[in-house]
Amino acid sequence: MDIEAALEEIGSAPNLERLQSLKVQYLGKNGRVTQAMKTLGQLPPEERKEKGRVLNEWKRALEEALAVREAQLKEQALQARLEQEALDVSLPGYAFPSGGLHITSLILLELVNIFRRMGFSVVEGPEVESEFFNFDALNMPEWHPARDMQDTFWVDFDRAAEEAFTIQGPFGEEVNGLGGAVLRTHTSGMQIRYMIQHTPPFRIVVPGRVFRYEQTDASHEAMFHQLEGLVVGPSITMADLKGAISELARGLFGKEGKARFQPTFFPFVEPGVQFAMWWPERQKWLELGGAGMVHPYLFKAVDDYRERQGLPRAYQGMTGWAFGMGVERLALLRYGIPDIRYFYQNRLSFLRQFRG
Ligand code: FA5
Repeated sequence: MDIEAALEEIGSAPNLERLQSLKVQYLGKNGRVTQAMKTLGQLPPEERKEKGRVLNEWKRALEEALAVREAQLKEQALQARLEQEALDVSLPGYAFPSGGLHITSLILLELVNIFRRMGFSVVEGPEVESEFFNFDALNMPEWHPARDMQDTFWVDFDRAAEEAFTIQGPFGEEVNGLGGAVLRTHTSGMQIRYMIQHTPPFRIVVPGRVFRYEQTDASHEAMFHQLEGLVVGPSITMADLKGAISELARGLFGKEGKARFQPTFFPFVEPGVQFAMWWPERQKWLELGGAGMVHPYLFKAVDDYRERQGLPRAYQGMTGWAFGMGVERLALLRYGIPDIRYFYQNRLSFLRQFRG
């Protein structure tokens, strides 16, 4: 056996598999060195000693060469893997875009939280509304000029009906018979829905999206949001309304915040007011919405509806107040945004400024 050639072969084994087969070839159970050692006993004693020494030396040399080569090959494999999996931790990472709340949602949350602190519950209503809840029950019959104040998107009811579309009343009952369908022009319809379903006393606010067939400009959108408030009980007065709106002003604008009320007309309140809030930072009044004492007509319409549903009348002798305010208008004034149309153009450079 040529030991030099064997050592050379081991020293240049290209990979671990080949190295393993060389190990078997020389030192395995049937390997050449092992076999040669087995034949030692047949030799004459003086030859045996010398041959034994040589074979042992070979074995040791082979084992050492195998170990060295194995270490080399493993080191090479490790280096190759490290290179392949190299990770430069100093490279800038990928920033995942994170979402945020829209400015309208932020303001609505702020408003709603102020009212929650005053013990109000939050309820929501349908955006496609029956003419009855949006207008008639609010003391705005078809001929009433006040309807022109809120230009309306009408839903093609016949077609909607063909597609099995129904508007449901407060108890899930179908109310298709109660006039046409509209995209609600204000959140005030929820006053009626809520009163029909509940007995006083209660305090609610209703955040929601409303729609008007409007020529848009810097302060008018065709889709915007309102926050409605309604409080009904046995002895609710205009002073409570002033107190709550003033508290809202302080919640929004701090200790110096205050509210101002001026008489105006809405068919569903009597007396009616419009209210503005004092903005201490800019030293000016911001017109925000309408309010007033719930018109007795509404209580009657609600009780009539309840009676038709087999429920007891619940609103005789009650009083209440309501308000409705524009959410985008508040944001416009508070942040000095020049145009309401920015809100829903989805331009990120605008929206990101208000991310909550
Ligand atoms: C109403 O909608 C009444 N329902 C408010 C109300 C409720 C009065 C309860 C009394 C009792 P008005 O049409 O004025 O009222 O709208 C209320 C507010 O919505 C306005 O003050 C304004 O802030 C906002 N608003 C009205 N039209 C638009 C529009 N096109 N774009 C943006 N905001 C609007």
